[in-house]
Formats: sequence, C-alpha cells, structure tokens
Amino acid sequence: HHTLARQQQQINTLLWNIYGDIQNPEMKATSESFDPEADTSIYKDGGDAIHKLAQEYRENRLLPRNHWFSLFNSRHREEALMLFQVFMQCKTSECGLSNGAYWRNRMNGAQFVYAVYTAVSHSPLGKGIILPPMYEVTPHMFTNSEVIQKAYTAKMTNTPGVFDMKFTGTSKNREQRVAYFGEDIGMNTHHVFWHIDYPFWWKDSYGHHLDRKGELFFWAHHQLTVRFDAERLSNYLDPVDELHWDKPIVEGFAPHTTYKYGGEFPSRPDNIHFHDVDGIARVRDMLIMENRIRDAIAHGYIEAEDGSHIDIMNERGIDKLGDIIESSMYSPNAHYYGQLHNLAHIMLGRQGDPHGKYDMPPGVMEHFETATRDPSFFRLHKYMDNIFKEHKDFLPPYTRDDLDFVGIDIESIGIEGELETFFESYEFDIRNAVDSAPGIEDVDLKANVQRLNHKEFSYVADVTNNNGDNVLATFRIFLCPQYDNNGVEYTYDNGHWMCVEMDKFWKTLNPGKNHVTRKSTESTVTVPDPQHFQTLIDATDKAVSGGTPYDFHEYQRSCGIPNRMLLPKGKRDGMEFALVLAITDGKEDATHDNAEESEHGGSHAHCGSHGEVYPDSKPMGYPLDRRVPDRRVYDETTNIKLTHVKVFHDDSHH
Ligand code: CUO
Repeated sequence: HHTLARQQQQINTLLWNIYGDIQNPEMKATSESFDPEADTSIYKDGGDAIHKLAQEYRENRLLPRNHWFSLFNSRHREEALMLFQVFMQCKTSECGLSNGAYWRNRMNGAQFVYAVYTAVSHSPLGKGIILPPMYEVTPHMFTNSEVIQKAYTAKMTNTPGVFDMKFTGTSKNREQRVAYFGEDIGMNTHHVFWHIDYPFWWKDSYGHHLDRKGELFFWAHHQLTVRFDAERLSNYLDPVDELHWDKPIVEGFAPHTTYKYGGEFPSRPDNIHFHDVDGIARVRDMLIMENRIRDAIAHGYIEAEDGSHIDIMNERGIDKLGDIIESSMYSPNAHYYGQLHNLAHIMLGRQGDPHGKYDMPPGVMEHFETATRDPSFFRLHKYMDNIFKEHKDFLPPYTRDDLDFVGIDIESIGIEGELETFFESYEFDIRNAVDSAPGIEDVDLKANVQRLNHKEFSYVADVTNNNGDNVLATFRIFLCPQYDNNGVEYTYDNGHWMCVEMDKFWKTLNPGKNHVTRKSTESTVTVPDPQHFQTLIDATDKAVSGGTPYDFHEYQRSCGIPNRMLLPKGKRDGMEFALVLAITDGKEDATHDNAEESEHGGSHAHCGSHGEVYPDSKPMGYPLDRRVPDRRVYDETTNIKLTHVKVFHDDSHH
C-alpha cells in the first residue's frame, strides 16, 4: 500500500498545474535527468514505441505544449497515442512514472493529460491508482469564460474567490431549462470517461478486448438520450427531435467557453443548414453512410470487408451495428460504412466556419468534455438512437418464453422513502485553470455550480420463489415516463424505448417468500461523487508519510452517471413514472461466477466491467428493448411487474 501511495503521489504531481512546472523536486529532477531511450529493456516492445516518439520530438514535429488538442484531429490523436503506447509498453510503474515526468513538459499539455488518463485506465500498472476529477485538472473544459476571467483577475490581485458558474444562455431560450443536464460537470465526467474506457481508436493489440464495445456505445448514449428526454418532460418540453443532414439544425449555441490556449469556442446561429466541411466530409457523404447502414438493418446483415455477410438478426447484431456507426476500429467494414458518428461530431463542431476561413479552433462537439453542452449533441444522438431502434424493432418480438422465469412471482414492488429531487450548490477547485509559477502566491479559486440531487431512497419488493430451491436472480429496474408533454399516456409500444435504467444486480432468492430491499446508493448505473483533487493529494501525502492507511476503493471508477442524478428531476406536484422490475434467471444471465458478491467495478450497467466480459449476457435494455405487440405476454409474466410512482421536485432550495 505504501508503494501504491507513492505512485499515487507522483501521478498527483504530474497532473497538478499541468501547464506550469512540476512542483515536486524529486519528479522535477527525474524530468531533467531521465533518458527514456537509455535502457530499452524497461519496455515490453524493446523500445519501438519510445524511439518513435523521441524521434518526433527531436525533429520538432510534435504539437506545441500550449495549444488546443482535439482527439478528433488525426495528427493530434496520433501523437497522444504515441505517448499512450510508451506507457502501455512499460514493464514497471517506475518506467511509466519516469516517462510521465520526462514528457510532461515536452509534449502538449492536453495530449499529456489524455495519454495519462487513458494509460492509467487501461494498463495493468494503473490498478489502484485514482484519477483526480478532470474538472479540477483542466477546468477550462468544464466551466465558462466568465468564471475563467474572474479567476485570472483574482489570481493577479491575489484575492481568493468563489465564482458562480451560470448555465449558458438566458431564459429567452427554452433549451436553457435543461442546460443543467448537458452542462453538469459530473455528467460530462461520465461521458469523457466512457470514451476513455471505450476509445474509438482502440485495437486489441493494446492489451485486451473491450467486450461488447459497440453495444455499450449504443446503450450508454441511449441512456443519455432518454435521461435527457425525461428531464425535458419534467421541464414541460417535448422530447428531442432528431437532426437530419438535409434539415436545418434548429438550435444554435453560444458556448461561452474558452480554451486554455486557442481562444473562444466557436458559436453557431439558429436554423442553419449543414454545409460540407472542407477536408472532413460532404453532407452527401453523410447521407450515403446512413443509407448503407439502414440497408444493412433492412437486409439483416452487414457486409464485411471481404464481401462475406455478418448476420445481425440476433441479440449480438446491435454490437456490430454500434461498431459500424461509431465507427470504431472494431468496425468490420469502415471502408464501406464510414464513420457516421465521429464525422458527425466534427461536422457539427465546424458549422460556424465550415471552410476554415477564420481559423477557428474546434467546436464544443469536438471534445467529449464539452459536447453535451450543445443542444445539437442530443439531436445528433437521437438521430443515431433512432437508427439503432430501427434495428431493434426489426428483430422478432419477445415471446413469453424469452421473458419468463418459471416459479418467480413478484407480489409487490414499491419505494421506501421519498422520490424527491432538488438543486444544490457545489464548489470545485479551479486553481489549475490559471498559471502558477514560482514566486506567484497560490490563492483559493473555486467555481460554484447548481447541480441536481435527490433524497436517498430504497426499492422494496416481495418476491415468492416457488422453485423449492435457492435460485440466482437478476434484478432489472427501470423508470419510464408515463405521460408525454401533452398529458397523453404512453403505451408499451411508444413508451418502452424511453425507459431509464436505474439498477441491475444479482441476488439469491430463497424458497418461499423473500423481502428484498435495495438502496439507491447501491445502483450499478452510477458512481459516487469523486473526492476533490486536493483531498486526494492530502490523503496521499499522509499515507506516504505513514500517517494513515490508503484506501480509496469506493472512488475507483469515473465512468458512471453521478449517483445524485440517478433520479430524473421531478415536478413540484409530482411527475408520474412507471417503475418496472424484471427478475430473470441469473444462472442464465450472469457471465461471472461471483455475480452476487462482486460489484463488477461498481458501474457496470453502462460502463462494463473493466477489461472483463460484460457481467450480463442479455442484451442491454432487456426486457424492454424490443417490440412486444401482444400485451398478454407481459400480463401473463409474473416475474415482471410495474407500479406507478411520482417524483417530486423541491424548488425551495434556491
Ligand atoms: Cu459520446 Cu457522440 O459519442 O459523444
């Protein structure tokens, strides 16, 4: 543990004040004296990766240290991955940390941060290391220009300050009502980390296979989409409409966000038509990709690069579709199906300057940290979500056989406690937004945000097991909006696709009656609040000096919906939802032996179980992911039950 604490301390040092000097004298010395190419026996590849990067550096081809970085820029990405590869090839942590110290001041700051976060997440050497919240490492990407300007002034005048971070825009903009969702720092952290855990550029040669990556791409983003729609309904807005290439982009966006280096993020006015983007794609190309994907869905198969057919008319079809839509390196034919999703992000990011006439930096859509701020993000993802839905609707409906867990009877389900949401103030540290150098005093700088939270509650269920034996059961809990924005009740047919996943876990049911209680804090969809970077630093320093044991186990995962946002916002008089519980056969569903005891990394429902097989063999969203036109199927299935609940919103807090 002491070794781990020391490694953590060095990681903290590397990520603090990223554009300034390393503050820790020991690390600073390493940065100056370490020669990464001197002894290549420290690398698994005998030095291939390090020679490649070092040569680029010697020949002055790397992006300057103080420049914006976008993962969607292929040269920027190539460089970041060179460093990632060096880390991945290290045989020991010492090798990784020395290279970290060496490259920190020799490479672009944002590239460096990306390479460190990604390597720590994927290398076996990163096990046990806690990554500090990204909004405290690179605050520019999570707060707005107004706050940043105030922070600079405060630093210059040596005056500590807490600055209110307002949501972008004014009440003249209807979209403003749900800005708290797209701009939530925890939601953005979840989104960034999902893409760190499942990079579109990932190849299995980096070390392991990312199980059901394509399906997780669909499911994690589907859930962002339906959660956003639920928030809209509670704010008296219609669900998001999909965008389309030959229709206007209805919502404009003024990000009020600044790069640390590179100026303001570009804006986009309302109702503009898509333009071809020089060097990226024509609008026509996007339509061609879409048509090819829709053809694959209609045909029921994907054409692989060698001309063979990959059947998608089955449970695993969605995984392949996710791969081709994103598109990731797992796409069986990127040549033909293109990169619909990734190009769409760039297309949207560039609509303010499609021909590159004004030398604008990338738009918010071109960074996972900032993408969900732009209302067009949800339009884009709704568009892709509808393509996925087309496929799911094309699969045969579930029959009673597909859903039944023989002998299991749910007598009742309900909620203990209150379903109540509220807004609260939350401060985070933005000292790393401003430059710090020897001789300049450190001052406390914080941003203050309003964020959604809810009271803790529990689900309770009475379940009879008539099997005469213990059975392992998979519990699947969803919350589905009951009425649309006009007060018309959703049916299964038009409502099942809008269900919000709340939890999924395994539990043994004894013969006879079982009373099951599950706390909202235990959800495997969510992660707890990360601790502040400074808290992590203090605890690490104490552990290194021998004062306290080092145990941050509960904070390990950064991918996952923030637990405080588990419950969609309610209404003052209650917003009605259907609470659905489905109990299915755990012996069949669970892919791990210790399903009941293991947390599978805590937030496996949208984020998988790191480096391992996804814990649940059923399709994500099961049993609500397909059409079931015959109502009797659900009515007769005693292991699936729903009840109606109301979520209240307490607006007395602000
Ligand atoms: Cu996460 Cu589009 O995939 O932002």
